[in-house]
Amino acid sequence: MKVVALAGGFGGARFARALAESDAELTVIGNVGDDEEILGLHISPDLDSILYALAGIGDEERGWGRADETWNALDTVGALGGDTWFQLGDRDLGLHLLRTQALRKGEPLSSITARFARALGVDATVLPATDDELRTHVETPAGDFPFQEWYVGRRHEDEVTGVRYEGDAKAAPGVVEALANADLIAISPSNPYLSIGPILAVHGIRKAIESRRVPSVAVSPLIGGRTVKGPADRMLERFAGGTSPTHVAAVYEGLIDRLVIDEADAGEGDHIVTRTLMSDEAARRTLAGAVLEAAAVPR
Ligand code: FO1
Repeated sequence: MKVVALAGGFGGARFARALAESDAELTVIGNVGDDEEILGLHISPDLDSILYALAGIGDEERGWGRADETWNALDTVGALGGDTWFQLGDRDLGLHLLRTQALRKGEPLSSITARFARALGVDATVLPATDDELRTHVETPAGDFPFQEWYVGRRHEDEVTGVRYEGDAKAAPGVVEALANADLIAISPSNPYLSIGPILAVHGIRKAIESRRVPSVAVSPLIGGRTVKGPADRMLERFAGGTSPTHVAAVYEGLIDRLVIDEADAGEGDHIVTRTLMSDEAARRTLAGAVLEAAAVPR
């Protein structure tokens, strides 16, 4: 079964891994709204978290960067008076150096990502939502911030009063085609506004999902009305009016046929109920199974 997953953030990478471990033929469309230039290097945190998770080399506890990381380069940056607010590990840096070099030579992000996936032994197809510049900006009472400045620099403590996606981005090669040829579309348990929103803001992607002929399912990022990590619960409260499955489903109106929710949120509504916390391989298998079941749900 051809499954196309929209993924961003911590939940997106774990979810991609869960689907990759199933027998689905997987394409992951990754968020690039979080991309940032740090120390002269182009960083694509969500694409990297997806690649690292699929290659089994990511730091599972931290949720970003490489396992067994060391920080010698960053220590040097700090010792020489440079900015260290955004932590780049030594192993991780190698990838950023190569990607930045390739981008400067004019290679599109999608092509670079495909090369890295192959080199890391990743079987799934990993596509950035766009090769164009698309950046998420967060509006808060303390001002407007580029995503990473708010998320990492200010520890995502400021209340989010608005989210903007800047850039006139068209879908990367293969993205709309993958959605058109999918047997199932799956939206990760990621922040709907910060991780999935930027993907849907890319020209052609929302329309491709709205006009689908196959089932589409989202996994709620909430467990017992709270997020595992990050501010999705606070943002759903503010922008959707609550944190129930009904509120989550409403955010994806027209884009999904079913919502997968955690047992802790079971109650009203025609949702698929399972354990959604991807704490280990067995848990990932359970969630992937529940998502693939949605393929049988009539549209
Ligand atoms: N997140 C942090 O909270 N602090 C960091 O210093 C940090 C560095 C970092 C480096 C590379 C990378 O791929 C991701 C990194 N992240 C860091 C995570 C990242 O900024 C966010 O988790 C995602 O953008 C959220 O989707």
